[in-house]
Amino acid sequence: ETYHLSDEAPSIQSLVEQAKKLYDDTFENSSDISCAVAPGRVNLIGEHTDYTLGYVFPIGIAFSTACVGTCSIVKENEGECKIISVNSDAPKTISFKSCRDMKPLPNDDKDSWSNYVAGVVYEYIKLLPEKTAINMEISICGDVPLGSGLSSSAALEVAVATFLEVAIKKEFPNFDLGEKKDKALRCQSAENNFCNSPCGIMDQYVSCCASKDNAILIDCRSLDFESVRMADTGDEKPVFVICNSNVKHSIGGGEYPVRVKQCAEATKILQSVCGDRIKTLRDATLEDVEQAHKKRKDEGPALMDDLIYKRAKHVVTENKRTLDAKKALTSGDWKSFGALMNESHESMRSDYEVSCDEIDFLVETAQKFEGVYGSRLTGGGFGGCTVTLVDKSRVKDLCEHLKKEYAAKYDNLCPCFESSPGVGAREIQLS
Ligand code: GAF
Repeated sequence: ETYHLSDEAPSIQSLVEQAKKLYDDTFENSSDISCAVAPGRVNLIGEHTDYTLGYVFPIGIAFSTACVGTCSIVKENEGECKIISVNSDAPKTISFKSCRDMKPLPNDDKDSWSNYVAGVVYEYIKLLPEKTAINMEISICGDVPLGSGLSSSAALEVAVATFLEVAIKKEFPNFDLGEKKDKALRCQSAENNFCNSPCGIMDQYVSCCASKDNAILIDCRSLDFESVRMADTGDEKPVFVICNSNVKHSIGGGEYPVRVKQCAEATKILQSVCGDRIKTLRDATLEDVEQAHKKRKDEGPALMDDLIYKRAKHVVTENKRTLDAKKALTSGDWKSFGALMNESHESMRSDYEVSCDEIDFLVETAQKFEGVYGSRLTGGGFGGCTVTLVDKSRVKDLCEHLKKEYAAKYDNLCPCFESSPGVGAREIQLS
């Protein structure tokens, strides 16, 4: 399918036009310009389950990142990449050499976005024949709110990867770049290796594979996905509303890597109790977890302590909720879907401990509002956004209510917007 700029939503058109203008204002070359865009995401349910190879159920959103510029594959050991971005506080050009032994760029906080680009460039250099490198001049514009749990980093990585794939295909038409999921894996490696973030595959995967009007149920082990359309229950059909707490989160530092380690520890314990049918937490049942928590070695302490037990319990129950949620969405059972969202939030709050006061407040305020089926924290946590399933006729009132209550309690804004599932990354023809 070919996407033309004129077919895109006005927000994408203006993002691309902004990126194109920034490109023209910064760089000289004006021929052979390509463009790629990639969306952020909101996860409906299935949180902190991807890095133990379980299930996640996200949608692509209308907020995206656009990458515009020129790129050539050169038969040399080293190439040069120049990037200008308006995602950073002030537009700034960063340049780096592209080569086979590229390392993460030394940069300060404000430039941290550049390693998402450098990491992706490195993944593609590794794929190319020996003694080839990448030369590129690109501009980047995005409107995914940064650090809001809507995957601004994955949108950036996938936009750059999609842009590079266009260039590689031009130069080597028969080059096998694999499937979209391979692109997602490359972007995940970029984030793991260049950005110090041990994230799972969800964000990059959905940014690559999102499908219009569908949520996608991703099996993070097989890396297959299923497009799931919300049942059509006519005018009564509810919608998803995203609400941004404006509390910034970062998954590179802090608690996220701690959760990854705790899950690995839980897996080891479960393997010692249940044997090698447990490859990851995905394979454990709640009974397995309860058994490991009770089991003692010669009347010593429990093999699985209370903290690891809570973490494992969240992941195991969340995988089940995610599969149940898929059924509820397909059959139009909004009550059950909402109840699963509420349970998911409670599990993240009390067992996985990745929420915060502001998010709990927004979730509880939404849950009490007439017309709402369910509400929960979405994404990595420690701030970011909530997602709420609400009757379409109640969206405006809900948003006003959340904003008013949030301002009164925290003296802060919480932007709210309705979000229907949008398409994944694509090349856009500029003319
Ligand atoms: C972040 C990570 F990047 C994802 O891989 C996922 O683990 C998510 O947090 C939690 O579900 O967005």
